[in-house]
Amino acid sequence: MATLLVTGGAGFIGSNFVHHVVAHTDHRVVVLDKLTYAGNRASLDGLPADRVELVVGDIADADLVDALFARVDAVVHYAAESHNDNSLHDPRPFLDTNIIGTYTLLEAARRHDRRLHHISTDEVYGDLELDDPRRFTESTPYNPSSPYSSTKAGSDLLVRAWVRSFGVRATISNCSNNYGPYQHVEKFIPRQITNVIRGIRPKLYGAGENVRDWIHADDHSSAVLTILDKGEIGQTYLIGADGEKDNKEVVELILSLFGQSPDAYDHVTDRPGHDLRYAIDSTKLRTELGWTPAYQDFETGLKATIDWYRDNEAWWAPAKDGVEAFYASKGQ
Ligand code: NAD
Ligand code: TDX
Repeated sequence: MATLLVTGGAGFIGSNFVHHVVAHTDHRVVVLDKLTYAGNRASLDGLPADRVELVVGDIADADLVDALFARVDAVVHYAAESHNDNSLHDPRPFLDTNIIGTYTLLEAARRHDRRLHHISTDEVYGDLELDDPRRFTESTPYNPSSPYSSTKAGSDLLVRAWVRSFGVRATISNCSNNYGPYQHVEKFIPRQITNVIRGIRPKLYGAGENVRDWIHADDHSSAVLTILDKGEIGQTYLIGADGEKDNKEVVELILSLFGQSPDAYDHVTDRPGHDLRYAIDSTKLRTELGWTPAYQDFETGLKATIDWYRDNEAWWAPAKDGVEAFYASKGQ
């Protein structure tokens, strides 16, 4: 039994991880989350109070971080500004949280000699052509495109430097696109599901040919626990579930699962600098650490996700109108 500090544990993937830890281990969890627009206390509802504690605060607050590191055994760092579209509109919070926030945690890990796992993204590798036979591996050169992905790339490099220069006991994982419950309605899949529930037509950027490599958030959580348990200090592990789909296919599948015509969507203004394709080769994680994803079939995971949004309108409804107004102002 250990106590884990989970930064960003009230966000999408962080809260899925906290639920996973409570269900599959006997660890205690302290969540440190600033509750930005993307954080939601309700994502932790129903979890036992003797296992999960929420501390509302900023990962860039060195005094607070210091006090929390003193009372935990290990740290899993999810907190970030995470949305590419927002980073094109206002990059500053991405630098504050993704760079300065990660630096603050690394300095605390160094002072307190705590094990740290840093959560990152496949977007640090840039994008691939649609017909490129290669997928990203741990040795693919960094080539980020957006303010979001460049700050995530910067945070990864800080972690590597703190391991090498100061002996911080850290690992890194770079995961592909997640879907599942508790994802903010600004993101692609929940936006389209909640559009259909509200009677709004789904919105596809550009031609919809861009490919994302989908993994269920619960599989991301099991991979992170595996790395915490068996990962080698200083190593990077890519997490993916062989789930490549283009955006058009995903929108058509969502519409079909709602019993609607698969072409009942609109093409809208494309994202500037829109990455074409991400694809992960997770052989290292699978062969060296023995991890396999539980959701092998995207349609099954997507159906369960649609059911969750149907059953939890009170969770997402407060953010929906504001998000749609923001997108409408950009022709999206
Ligand atoms: P999210 O935006 O849903 O959640 C981020 C959480 O961090 C929120 O709860 C927010 O309140 C909190 N936060 C933001 N700034 C903070 C600060 N300064 N101090 C404390 N808390 C703060 O993001 P997500 O999609 O759950 O992503 C979580 C992590 O996983 C990020 O590091 C992201 O880069 C990475 N990632 C995401 C995906 C994906 O598909 N969403 C894929 C790969 C990696
Ligand atoms: O309304 C939309 N229509 C649309 O076609 C939205 C919101 C998105 N898209 C497209 C853009 C992307 O090609 O769908 C794809 C997925 O978009 P997002 O959900 O914004 O995700 P993406 O930009 O791929 O980044 C996500 O995966 C990697 C996460 O937001 C990042 O945090 C993570 O690092």
